[in-house]
Amino acid sequence: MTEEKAVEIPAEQQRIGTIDRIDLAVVRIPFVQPFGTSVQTWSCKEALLLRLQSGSHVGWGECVADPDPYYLPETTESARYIITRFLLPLLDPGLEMGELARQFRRIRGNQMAKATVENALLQLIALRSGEPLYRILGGTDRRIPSGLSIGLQESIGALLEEVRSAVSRKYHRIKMKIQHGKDLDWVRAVRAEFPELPLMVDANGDYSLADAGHLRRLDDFRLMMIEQPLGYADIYRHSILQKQLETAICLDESIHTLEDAAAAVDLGACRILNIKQGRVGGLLESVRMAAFAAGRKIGVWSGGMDETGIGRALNIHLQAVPGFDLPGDTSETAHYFREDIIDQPVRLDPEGFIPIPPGPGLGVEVIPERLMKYAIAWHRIR
Ligand code: OSB
Ligand code: MG
Repeated sequence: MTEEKAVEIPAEQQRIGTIDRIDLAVVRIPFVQPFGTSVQTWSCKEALLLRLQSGSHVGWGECVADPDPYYLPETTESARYIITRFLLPLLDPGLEMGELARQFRRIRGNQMAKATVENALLQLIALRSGEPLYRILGGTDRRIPSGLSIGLQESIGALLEEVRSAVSRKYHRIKMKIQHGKDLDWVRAVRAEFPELPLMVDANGDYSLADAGHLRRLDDFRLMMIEQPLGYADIYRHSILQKQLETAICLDESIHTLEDAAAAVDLGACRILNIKQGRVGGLLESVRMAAFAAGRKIGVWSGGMDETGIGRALNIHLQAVPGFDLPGDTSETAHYFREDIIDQPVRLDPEGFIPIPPGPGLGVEVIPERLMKYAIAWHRIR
């Protein structure tokens, strides 16, 4: 296994430092429209938020787990348990981030819970040194290309309306969800109207190897990639399927660690990786995974979990890091929410790019009244 170079945070800034106050909240914010995948349709965003205060600095984590285990096994409640019972007790002020990561490895899996804690700590480190978060990750100031993930629609007509609207807003690529019965004809209709649109599909594991012949017919549509066609934990069968497709496979649900990514790449199970910082245990593992992928000529982009403004900002900072060359699933806030808990909401510039929120740390401010309005639970832990 390749040992990728760790993110280089200057030694004197590596320490976690004293955490004076710790809060956990759960927010529930309605979606503008329900978001459907082959597995589940969600009508609101429920997210566990972690607030770490150190002196005058505040770092936020947003756990990407849903209240249900329909995307991956972790849930809001399982993450809350792991965070409070196993992760927060490890936060010793003298500990350096690298040592914390080693201690986190002893706690198996639970990557979404780990990411929540690590991401909040990284903001504190950034804030103490007065740097934007992306600089701590080794990123450079650049405009981030945008991408939209269009959920399953009722009809092909409704899908075409969604695509037209996204194209008019200058999104750099469009992903459409597919499932059995909503695939070939639906992609064909989009291609007929938009022959040159950078387009991809995401099946969230709806197919099996027996569908290989069916999936091969997608090769006609010059898709950028097909995301997670087979089972969520099935790297091996993706390696068989990839040999039968011209279209690149991109893995999402199957990849939780750098070891998973290396296994998938060595087996030829994918040519592209969707890196969701929450799914792989945080920003630091994401940066390592992107470096590994670059060395193996594997395309990389940042996925999304329809996050609130906190998680959205985290994903944006990550994409300032070298290697995130393909447009990710980072869309405008307004596509999902009428109102968010942070300022400023994500907006595309006239060329469809996303500016990195300015200033030290995350660069977005949580609005206390909004947090109160959407919070369904709040626990002060320290
Ligand atoms: O498969 O990428 C996915 C949302 C929730 C769960 C799984 C997925 C998604 C998305 C939305 O596709 C991406 C986004 O806009 O944040
Ligand atoms: Mg996906």
